[in-house]
Amino acid sequence: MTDHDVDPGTARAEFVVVANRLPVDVERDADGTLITKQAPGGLVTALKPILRSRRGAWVGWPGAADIGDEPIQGDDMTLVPVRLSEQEIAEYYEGFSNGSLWPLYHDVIVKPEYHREWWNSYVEVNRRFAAAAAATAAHGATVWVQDYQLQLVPRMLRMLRPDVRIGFFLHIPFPPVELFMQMPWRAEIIEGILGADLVGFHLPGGAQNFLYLAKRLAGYPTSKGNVGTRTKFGVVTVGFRSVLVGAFPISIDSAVLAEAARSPATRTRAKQLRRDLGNPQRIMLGVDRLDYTKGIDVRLRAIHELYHEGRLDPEEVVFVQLATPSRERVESYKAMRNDIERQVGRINGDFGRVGNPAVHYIHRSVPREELIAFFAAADVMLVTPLRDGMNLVAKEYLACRPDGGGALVLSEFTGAAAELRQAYLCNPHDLESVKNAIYDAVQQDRDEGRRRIRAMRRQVLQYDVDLWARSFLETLAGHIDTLEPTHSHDAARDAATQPSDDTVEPAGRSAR
Ligand code: GDG
Repeated sequence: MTDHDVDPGTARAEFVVVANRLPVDVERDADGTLITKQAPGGLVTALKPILRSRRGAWVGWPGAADIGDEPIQGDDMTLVPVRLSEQEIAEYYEGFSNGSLWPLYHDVIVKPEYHREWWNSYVEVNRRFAAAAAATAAHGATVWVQDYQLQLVPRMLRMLRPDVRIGFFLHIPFPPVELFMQMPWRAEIIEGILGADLVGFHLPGGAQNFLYLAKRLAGYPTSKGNVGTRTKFGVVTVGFRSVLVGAFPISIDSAVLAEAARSPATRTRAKQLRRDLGNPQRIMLGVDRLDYTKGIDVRLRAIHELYHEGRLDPEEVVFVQLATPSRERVESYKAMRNDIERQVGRINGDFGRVGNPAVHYIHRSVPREELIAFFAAADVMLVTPLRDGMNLVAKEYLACRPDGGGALVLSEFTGAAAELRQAYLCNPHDLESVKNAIYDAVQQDRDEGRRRIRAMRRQVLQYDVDLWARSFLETLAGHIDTLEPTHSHDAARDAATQPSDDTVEPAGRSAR
């Protein structure tokens, strides 16, 4: 037996999540003992009940160099740390994942760099993740691989463990063919993902881009398929296997957030925040990882011009930007941070008063409860990415407005814009469009605002992250038994010629 073979008698985890990061931070304390610190995220919250009930395991990097190897038994799941060296963090994570794939998949807002040593490290680390998953999964287990850092894992894992059922979900946009073709290792990536039984994207557009490449680049036949009677999918025929391709728009833990936002502690803190900001008539808020995709610079430019033109009065309307530090060793992120901080300084230099800045900028991660209080206090939420797979912040803001107040300015280039049509939508590449959306949201009539927020809240509260996870996993479980391909149709050709065709509908609800 090789070390990846699993004796079915000593069954291990029946459900395995494989993600770049573990859902905890693992650190070494002073005497060298490993300690874990909970780092709660939407994904782990949604998957915890399934992990607990199905003897689950989570394979991921602990977040620091040279830590890991031995599984750690947690209350809800087994944590399987994957060890990365400093060099691998630089090449696989900061290099190929965040210097090549991230900008390429986000419309090349920043020029992607391609280096063979980064790619080699990406292959090596993906192999290590696949081996860890293979050694963790019980016979016939379900393995759910997450995101762009691990696109080679599905195929590698299938070679090691043909008995397991493999799902893959991409959390960021999947780019159009013209951009994807830049990638020197494009065929390897498509083949890597096609090792899965089910491939999920946030939007039908990403699924169609992928189907087109599976056919044109990798040469596999594609067709339409149904799972049960519910939803239409794209199907790629890879040898004797069928790979299902569909859209599963992610969501948030809506009920828990709504509950927290209703609490007296949150309401008191929200009032306090307003007082601390000098009791302005309107608070505008931005909450983002400090990332060039998020369009923080775009909203700052729009606000500067609105103040300058006198359409907004800095005495009455203030802006708070919470910017969580992110990927600080990557060059393009350093440059962007300098640029944003210069813009903040310029706006305050032009329009602030002593004790009353127009823009409040916090470059730190704030505790969850504090974030909820900011959402509850904000009259206008600014979400203006140049490109974003979904954007959970937009949905979180809505969940935190049980009072029906507030307004959402939302970029058309986010996945969330496909669902949240009552937002003040804008094109982040068109500064006038952003300025008008902000202006309209600030000026909105109270009843009109409530109507919009109510409609969007309904969407966010109904379709939460639990439903998202269940709809993906049920499709994955049902796929092999109930897939009915309709081979008469060429899904990839449809995708190329009819971008709005519903070949690939969002799962779990009607197509729009
Ligand atoms: C990727 C895709 C997709 C932010 N600042 C603080 C804080 N946050 C939390 C937010 C939200 C999360 O971080 C950010 O999620 P987003 O979806 O907005 O963006 P990405 O990090 O880029 O996520 C994205 C997502 O994956 C899921 O598929 O939607 O498109 O890019 O939950 O609340 N949390 C706390 N303090 C902060 O200061 N506690």
